[in-house]
Amino acid sequence: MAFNWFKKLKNGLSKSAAKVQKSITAVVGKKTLDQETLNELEDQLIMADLGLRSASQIVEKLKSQKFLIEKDTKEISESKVFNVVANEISKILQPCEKDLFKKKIDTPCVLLLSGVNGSGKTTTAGKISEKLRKNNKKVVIAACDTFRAAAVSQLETWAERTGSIFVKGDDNSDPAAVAYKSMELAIKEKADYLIIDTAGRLQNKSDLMQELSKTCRVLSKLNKNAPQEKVVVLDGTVGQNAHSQLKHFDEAIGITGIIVTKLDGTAKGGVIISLAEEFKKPIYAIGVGEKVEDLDVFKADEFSRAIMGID
Ligand SMILES: Nc1nc2c(ncn2[C@@H]2O[C@H](COP(=O)(O)OP(=O)(O)OP(=O)(O)O)[C@@H](O)[C@H]2O)c(=O)[nH]1
Ligand SMILES: [Mg+2]
Repeated sequence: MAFNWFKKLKNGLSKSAAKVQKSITAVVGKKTLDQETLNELEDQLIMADLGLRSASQIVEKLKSQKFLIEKDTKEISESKVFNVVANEISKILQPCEKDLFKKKIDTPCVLLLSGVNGSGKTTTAGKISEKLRKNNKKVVIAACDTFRAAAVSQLETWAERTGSIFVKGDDNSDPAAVAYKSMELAIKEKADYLIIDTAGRLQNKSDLMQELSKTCRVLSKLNKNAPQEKVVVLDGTVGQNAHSQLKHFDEAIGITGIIVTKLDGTAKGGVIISLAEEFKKPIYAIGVGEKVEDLDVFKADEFSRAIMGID
């Protein structure tokens, strides 16, 4: 299972890996790394979405270059550079490795999923509830997207598939009221988890952001810690715009962790590294496809190897 997941992740990130590898091939085959080459490498890594500090940390590591030289050819070895870079990336990502499914103190643990339109919130809600069901957890799912009927039925299908209790409100009803109702039910049902799916909203729409913080406030009336997890779901294909999304959702509700979806097929997967470097938020999970099994917890080492295209 773990092996299959790594294979899937590596396949999904192959375009991102090609981009990072390309930045490195420029330095391979040389006998020494001069400053010009190192500067070029740094620029390329930044262009591969890794972020300024990560890129300079990696290049700094490569400066002491003796250990990169292959004994027989006396040239800088590609596989050695790939390994060193993967190690550095892993170090940057390590602090963000947090298991979303670890034991929770509160019952129900309320997990609110936020994000811009189409980032993958509803699909992620379904995938998470499936994982929880497999661990014999009782789950309530709430459709707090009350604007689109299709959104409600999409989530209802996931709830049916995963044997979760489903809560919805009337069309165009107040999302905060639906959230409150779902939490009352989750408490009554002694559910382990309450997953709240919210409507997509652009991060610069302040009225919609206020509505989201109202939902959080209302939930905290039933338990001051709720929602215990305020997650922003980010689409991995958008690249640097993910920074602005995380920043604004964090300002509005105080994000406790992120989930990055659609890492399959994107060339911009490196954005996870720059997000980690800039925000240092836990990365709870990553998505690499539309199917229920295409989500798993984030492992720094696994991701670093996959984005370098090495095993
Ligand atoms: N390839 C790929 N597609 C994904 C992934 N996650 C979600 N999707 C697809 O992205 C599209 C949007 O997903 P939704 O879950 O509906 O997104 P949402 O954030 O709930 O959208 P709104 O409610 O409209 O804001 C769907 O077609 C999903 O199947 C992923 O990890 N990989
Ligand atoms: Mg949705």
